[in-house]
Amino acid sequence: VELENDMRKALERDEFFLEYQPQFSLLTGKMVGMEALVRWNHPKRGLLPPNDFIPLAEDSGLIVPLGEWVLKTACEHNRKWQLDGYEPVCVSVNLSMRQFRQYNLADKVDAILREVGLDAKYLELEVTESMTFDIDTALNQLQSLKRLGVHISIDDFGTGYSSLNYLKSLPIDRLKIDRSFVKEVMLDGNDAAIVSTITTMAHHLKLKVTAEGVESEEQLEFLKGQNCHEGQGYLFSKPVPARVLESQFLSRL
Ligand code: G
Ligand code: G
Ligand code: MN
Ligand code: NA
Repeated sequence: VELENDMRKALERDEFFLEYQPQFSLLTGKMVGMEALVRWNHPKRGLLPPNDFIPLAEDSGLIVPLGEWVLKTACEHNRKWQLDGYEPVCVSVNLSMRQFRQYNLADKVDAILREVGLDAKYLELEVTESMTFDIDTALNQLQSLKRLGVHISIDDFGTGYSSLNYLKSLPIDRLKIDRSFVKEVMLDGNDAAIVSTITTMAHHLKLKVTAEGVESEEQLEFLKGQNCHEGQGYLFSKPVPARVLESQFLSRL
């Protein structure tokens, strides 16, 4: 309850900030995008990771204003980098269940893109399998978002309970293989089989595929061998503050 009250004030007091984790093409090695990840600089408790407050924000409904702040801030950063002469890349933003259920989500995203002046193709929204459980509602929502021109990815793919039916019905662009499968890919034949199968399926369905949680050269080689398109993980970089992304990862046009 205390943390919940703190969170209400935190938005006004500018205590949240974003880090970015760069994403790389496994074919060219080039940085092709980044995922925005929220952090809370709590005045008393110090730096809090999202797992400490996102569930709480989800329960209290504060995730809606917080999620909008994340979306707007990530779009503003990305637009600023383009204006500063960096090569344009796509920024991915995580959506929570509550946000995804909002009937006017697409309007809100559209308003933010217009206000910030960011072309929709430079924004990707991440949803999880569990959000697509009600397939008719998900179809409506995703179609409205796709009409704006944003990209859609399925985060933590393979860990949710969902039917493969949604993969052929929903307008999605990318699967992000959950890092729990990538973690043991060199040790556990079952994990290797799962990663290989998800990648192959993505190719057949003409979806992009990103491996999450890539930590070693061996994992990277395995993923390249599977023709996995993109990777994200500590091998490349942990999530970093905006100024570090700018100075170390973005390239000048
Ligand atoms: O950054 P870190 O690895 O600690 O993130 C932990 C979890 O928090 C991840 O599952 C991530 O998807 C989630 N998360 C991070 N930032 C956001 C955000 O802005 N919105 C939502 N809904 N979840 C986020
Ligand atoms: O659920 P989601 O994919 O949004 O989670 C992203 C989270 O994964 C971030 O909090 C980030 O810190 C974490 N993460 C990113 N790369 C790695 C990695 O290589 N290893 C581990 N253990 N965690 C990672
Ligand atoms: Mn994610
Ligand atoms: Na994940």
